[in-house]
Amino acid sequence: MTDDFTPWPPEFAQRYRARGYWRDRTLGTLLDDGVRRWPTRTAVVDGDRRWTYAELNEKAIRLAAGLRARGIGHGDRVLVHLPNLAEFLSLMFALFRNGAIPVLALPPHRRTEIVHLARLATPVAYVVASEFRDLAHAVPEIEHVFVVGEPGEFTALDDVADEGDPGPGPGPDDVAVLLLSGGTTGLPKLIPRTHNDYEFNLRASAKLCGFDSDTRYLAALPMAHNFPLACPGVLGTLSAGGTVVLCADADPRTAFPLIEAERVTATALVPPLVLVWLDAAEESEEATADISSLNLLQAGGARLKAEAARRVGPVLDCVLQQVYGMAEGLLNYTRFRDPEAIVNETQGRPLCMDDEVRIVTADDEPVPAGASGELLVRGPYTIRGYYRAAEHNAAAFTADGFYRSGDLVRRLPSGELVVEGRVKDVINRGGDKIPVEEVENLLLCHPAVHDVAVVGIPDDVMGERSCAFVIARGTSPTRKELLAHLREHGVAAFKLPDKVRVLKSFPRTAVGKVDRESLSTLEIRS
Ligand code: OOB
Repeated sequence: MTDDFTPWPPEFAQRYRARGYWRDRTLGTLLDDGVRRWPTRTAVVDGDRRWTYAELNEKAIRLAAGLRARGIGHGDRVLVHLPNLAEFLSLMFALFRNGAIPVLALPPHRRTEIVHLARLATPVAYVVASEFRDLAHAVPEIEHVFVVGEPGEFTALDDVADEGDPGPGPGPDDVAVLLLSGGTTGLPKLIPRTHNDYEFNLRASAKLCGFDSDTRYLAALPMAHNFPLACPGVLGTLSAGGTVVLCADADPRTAFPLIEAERVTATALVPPLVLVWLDAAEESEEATADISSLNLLQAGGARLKAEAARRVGPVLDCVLQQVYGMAEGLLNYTRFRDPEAIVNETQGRPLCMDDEVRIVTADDEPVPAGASGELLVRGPYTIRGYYRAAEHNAAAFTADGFYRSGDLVRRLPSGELVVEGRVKDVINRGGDKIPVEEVENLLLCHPAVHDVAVVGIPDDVMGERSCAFVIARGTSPTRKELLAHLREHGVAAFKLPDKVRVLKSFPRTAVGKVDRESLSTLEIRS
């Protein structure tokens, strides 16, 4: 395959090395400092299990060797489908050392997404949590199935670990991980992140956020997502010698007692969860958990309302940081020294001096200062192309290598960005990205659906919710029927339309396209 990975042009690679962004280290070596300096410090806490740096490292090395013994090695893809379990981390470091490439499915993904990822990435192994191991039957072409937990008819991941040689390992310019896109239309695209670029991503983020060996990071969001994984997230924490505390879900009833028990100092949430935490902390005379150890709350993935942002300091007694990022690369952070108004009302500014951000009109012309337009970006940790997507890449990147984010932003004179919306068809439901086209295509397969438009409706809690506008074929389908139909196709629950409205016809734009904006207004007014 020639379109697996689009490298940075040599003059850029040279510059990124010269400026110290790329250090030619692989992610497998990330634990080495921790193992050398603090072998007995706790790296990961998962329920009753506590693994030291030495233990995590040893598990990773044995797993890398065991995978190699089964013929899984450099360049092979491994589809990883795990919630926040300690094994996620031993597996990631095993793959980083062995050179096989994790493809990070999200825990809510079901048959449609898993089948799609299997086709696109042609993985040799599927590593799945026991609760969704039946999905392995949907992808019989994958040679190995390894289960975390009760393996049933498959092989337990624990039984893969072995003595021996983990193999030659990857080079620093090799792909380290394939992340899923949230920002593009259609089914998820795969985002090839190299060891060099991702190592910079997490190291620079850890530095900006002041992560060190005293950091105790709560992974409340699923680690398969870039934000809790590497911004700075669990990998940033481990690179700094801190402790990662895993949380099964971000419900305050689960998370708050863990924060107290493990003296958690930092975490990351999507905006709807920030609201839930704020409400829980305000109401909680009876909720006895002491969360005073928490110093830093990062909010990102979708737009956080300024009113919610302003409550964070007083209610949770911690510092808020807004993070506007994308799995494709670019990260923007508000800084600890920023004035309150910047922290509450903007999505921060780029992580790196060499993040080149352009804000352009529909004709790719720069907008006047302060006006809004689409954000384009290139830089030392922003990809130059999706994995195996030559055709899509021609549209998603400019000729000179800028990624078209599809985000509508404006820049303040002080350099901060404010995200105002999207120019592409993705509904951002509280950080979960719903590819509109995918859901529409599935709904179109329903016999009672003649035509459909799935549209985002503004919502105080989620930012947006989804509404499916349907033109019926014969009798109108009910929402219940449509949801049953989607579930039958096995799609992630967050993609199910929150509302269904049946119409006789769609409003159209001047050129005859479905007018999604007036559909959205229609629903707001009703
Ligand atoms: C993060 O990554 P993705 O790949 O799931 O989604 C990226 C898209 C962005 O293009 C933007 O549309 C939206 O999510 N977004 C935000 C935002 N952060 C992301 N929109 C408004 N305000 C924000 N703070 O979502 C992601 C990756 C790394 C760090 C944080 C978030």
